[in-house]
Amino acid sequence: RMTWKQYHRLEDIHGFMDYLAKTYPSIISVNTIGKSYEGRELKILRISDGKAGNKAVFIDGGIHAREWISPAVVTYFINQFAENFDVESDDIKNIDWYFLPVVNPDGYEYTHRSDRLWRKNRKYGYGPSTCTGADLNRNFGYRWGGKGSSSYPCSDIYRGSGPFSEPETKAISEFFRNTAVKFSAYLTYHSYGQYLLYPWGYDNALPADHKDLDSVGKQMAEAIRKTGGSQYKVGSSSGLLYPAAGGSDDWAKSLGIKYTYTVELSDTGRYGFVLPASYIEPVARENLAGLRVLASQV
Ligand code: 0X9
Ligand code: ZN
Repeated sequence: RMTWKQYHRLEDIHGFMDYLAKTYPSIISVNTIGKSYEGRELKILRISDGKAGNKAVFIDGGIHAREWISPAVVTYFINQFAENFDVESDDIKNIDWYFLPVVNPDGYEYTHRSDRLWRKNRKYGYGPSTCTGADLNRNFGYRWGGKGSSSYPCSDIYRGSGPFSEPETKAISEFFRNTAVKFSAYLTYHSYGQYLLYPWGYDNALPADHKDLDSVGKQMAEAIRKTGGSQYKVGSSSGLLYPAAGGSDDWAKSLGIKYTYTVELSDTGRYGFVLPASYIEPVARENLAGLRVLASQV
């Protein structure tokens, strides 16, 4: 059974998604958009009342294996919308929601079984190297290969052998290429640091509409602070953190998705990636308040 009092294994998360699709077939469907390197499913859940004219929002989590709070928060959002859809606000109901809670299932399972601080996927066999894994957030195909990424397969920020060389990022790019849906927002949940980051990440440059992104980001941060008290800093990835090319956010923005953010969840460093499970509910609750603000703006 799914709860938000502990971190769950992939099997539980996928079982939860399938259960919701079975329980609420009129609004929820689950699809597999591809498989990971080790053959695990990349499961996406859609929540929609099916009305024409809805906007569409894409949310993912678990790009980085060790950032366990991310799939936990994304599944909390799914549960909230699924269980309460009929009484949700029009802002929520007027959006077709797409959730991919675990982008990197092989890495996620590896952090549960072997190495709690693993970051990358688990692909093996990059030329002569005996190291494993590419950083999926350096593998997306916009300005791939630039600053803040490494060509060395043993690095934690290894970019892979080419844009979308990894099955997990390739599946996402194919999903976006094959769908007729025009997304208004793309949110990708990471940890940690408490930041709401918008493009560009590849270098110190800003998109033409950066003022809109900054304004909505600040409104989201304010809602988070009012709800749970956590302070989130708002700014561009490159300006506030560091330049890093090949991120999913930059690629989504390059497709023309206006409201594109990387959310770095709690905390600010006390526990870091190893955030105790007792934090899941408060972190998820305050970020749901942030997501509601986004939903009101798209
Ligand atoms: O470095 C990353 O991939 C992200 N931080 S994390 O600590 N979760 O690894 C930040 C990514 C920001 N976006 C881009 N640089 N494109
Ligand atoms: Zn991350």
